[in-house]
Amino acid sequence: MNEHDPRYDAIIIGAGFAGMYMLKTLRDKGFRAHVYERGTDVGGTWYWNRYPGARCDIESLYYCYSFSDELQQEWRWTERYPSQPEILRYARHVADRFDLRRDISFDTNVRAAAFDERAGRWTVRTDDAEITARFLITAVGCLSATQTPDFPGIGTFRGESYHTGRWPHEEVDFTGKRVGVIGTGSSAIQAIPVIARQAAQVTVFQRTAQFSIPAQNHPLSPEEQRRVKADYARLRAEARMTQSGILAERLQHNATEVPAAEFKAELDRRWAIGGTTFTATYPDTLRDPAANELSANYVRGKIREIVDDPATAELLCPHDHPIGTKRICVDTDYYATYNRDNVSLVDIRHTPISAITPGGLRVGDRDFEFDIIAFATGYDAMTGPLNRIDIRGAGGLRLREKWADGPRTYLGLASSGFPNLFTITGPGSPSVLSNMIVSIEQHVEWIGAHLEHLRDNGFTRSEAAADAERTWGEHVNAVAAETLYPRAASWYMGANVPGKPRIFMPYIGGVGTYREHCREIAAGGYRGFHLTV
Ligand code: N01
Repeated sequence: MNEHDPRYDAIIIGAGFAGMYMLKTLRDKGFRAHVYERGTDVGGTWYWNRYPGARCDIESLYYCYSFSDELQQEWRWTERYPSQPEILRYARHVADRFDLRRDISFDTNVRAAAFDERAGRWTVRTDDAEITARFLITAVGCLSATQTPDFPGIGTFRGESYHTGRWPHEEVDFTGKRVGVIGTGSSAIQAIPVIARQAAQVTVFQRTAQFSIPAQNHPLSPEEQRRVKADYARLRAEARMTQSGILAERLQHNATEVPAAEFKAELDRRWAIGGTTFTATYPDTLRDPAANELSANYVRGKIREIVDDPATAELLCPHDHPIGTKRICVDTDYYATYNRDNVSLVDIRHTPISAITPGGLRVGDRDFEFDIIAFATGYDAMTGPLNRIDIRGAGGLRLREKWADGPRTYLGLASSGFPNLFTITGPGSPSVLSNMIVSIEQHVEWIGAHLEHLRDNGFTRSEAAADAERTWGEHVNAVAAETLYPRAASWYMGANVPGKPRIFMPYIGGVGTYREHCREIAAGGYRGFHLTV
């Protein structure tokens, strides 16, 4: 393709929920946009994460777009929490309904992107083509760069092995199989109970015990759907202004101020409701170590109640991080699964996995034999998906070099030195701390309006100013420091990837506060951006 291909105003990388809505938004505004997607279909996270038990832990009725009232009224969810196949069906429906596929190239990996200062355009290189556009918008997700530890002998295993984030499209049959699961994060906690029901034997390798809250999933009744749909506009508007984009009953008083019996009664009630909002019950849970310990202790008590074998229960009790500071997990029967005869837990905190072997894996001097190994070992989160593309800005500046000591962005939307590049749910935005769909819609609409502003005012170039970026970065760090989050060795902190700088990457100031800040910046003529003709 010609280097000055005039066909596109914008190139979007990724056809998940962010990329699809970005395409629709730009198209509606009269821009010529095109999406490159490495999968063979839309869906992003929900295209790749096909592991058994994969399910979203944001409620269905809110884990969907709000931009079209017809769409949100007509689509029928079947359960409180949507399963992966149902979310993928929804994504495909959206692609068909808005005729998005004609502007998406599937099976296409974006390898590199470079800003051509003279032309004021981005040149994007895929496996077999070069395309240019004035604007480049990344919709690559925050948890899409899978992370498989570099265990010695990793390629030698003779059985089947899969990462949860790259699960095969065909069903994996565990019947009669010996299965090893490495990791105990959200993915593993969902997959283990389902695999255990089918496999002959499941061995779980746990480095860090995790706090998990029951999903209390159930089929959605027609009344429940009707009630929410009748009030959608108000509920959505309210959710957009909350801390996390999720409606939750939040108490105004602190956990440390209530009598023990009242605290327990409240958490019993929240446990019965289930879901991620458990830690949002009291305002001090994620700020005050004493308050946090009350909730952590409550969950440890539940683990001891559920798990029959005391030694296994103790091993499953987290002690090394405040509850909620590693992403809280939501499960169906996770802890109870350890009461099954065919499930065992191996502690690898002090004696790590030393090798993958042809027959299985080795921990210290113990060899384990498996037919299947499931790597539930997570992601190079937030920066990984961007850094794995060779992105070069003005003067050849490489994004991954600029971010060598941690990501630097203005609002998580743009980075100085990278004109006309916009990052949907980038580091420095609420993203992973929120209902992603709420954050995606806000970013997409903000970027759409920004591009319209540039076009209407004759600007061809928008670049975050270095000082605005610095001030924003300081603010992101300052609000994180007021919480307990930086105390955990979490993927939010980059701690799960060897050598990755430890910095709290998302913005924890709140979805509502952030939205208002972005709105004010736009209303003030895009303060902090250099706009040039
Ligand atoms: O990944 P994780 P995930 N040796 O990073 C372990 C979202 N999500 O795919 O904690 C041994 O949480 C690692 O141990 P440690 C959600 O935001 C949502 O489960 O680093 N073990 C950990 O136990 C979630 O947080 C949903 O000590 C190693 C596990 O592997 C995010 O995705 C469902 C290891 C990785 O856990 C990621 O979740 C699923 C090593 N070398 C995912 N390296 C829902 O909506 C890593 N581990 C419900």
